[in-house]
Amino acid sequence: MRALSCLVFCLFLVPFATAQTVTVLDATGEPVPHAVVTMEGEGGSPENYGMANKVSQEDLAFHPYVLAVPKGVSVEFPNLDRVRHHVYSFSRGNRFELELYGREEHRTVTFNKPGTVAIGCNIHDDMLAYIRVADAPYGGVSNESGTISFDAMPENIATAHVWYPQIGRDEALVLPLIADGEGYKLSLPADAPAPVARMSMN
Ligand SMILES: [Cu+2]
Repeated sequence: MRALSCLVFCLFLVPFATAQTVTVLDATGEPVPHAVVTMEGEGGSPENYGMANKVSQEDLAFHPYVLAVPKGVSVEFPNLDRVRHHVYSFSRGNRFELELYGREEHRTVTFNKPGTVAIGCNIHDDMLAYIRVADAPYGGVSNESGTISFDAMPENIATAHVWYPQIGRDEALVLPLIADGEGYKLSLPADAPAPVARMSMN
């Protein structure tokens, strides 16, 4: 009986269970980590892109290096270090400054303007991270394998927007989603800026 109900349940789920992976590859087929993929369509989540809306400071670095959020949401900046940080951004439309704050002190910033927010620390020059604020219902950031898992994909989607730090602040690539095995891939064109795994501000 349990097997039967599972069968029925699973069959019922199939048309709706459209969880998919999208993998970003560079022009030579190597995975691109820290790439933001956003997609248009119905559905999606207005609260987050499947990751915590949080950029922590730990071991004198921001984590994650690249975060994507839907516009209008608040991002937490917990300091997990013993030293104080002074987190700021001069990025147009999303400027902010969190003056020196110490361990376990939390601060929150709301990002209303779509675009890229480059974040630094006034005390530690090599601390650098990016928040990509997007006006799209679907989004995510690729892992070390270049892959993002989406709980659901928009219907009849053919293209996605791709951004990574070397693209430049206000740009994004529009690339075709190519079916690849169980999921999709997005391949950077040969003339796209070369992605760099993680870049220091210096
Ligand atoms: Cu700092």
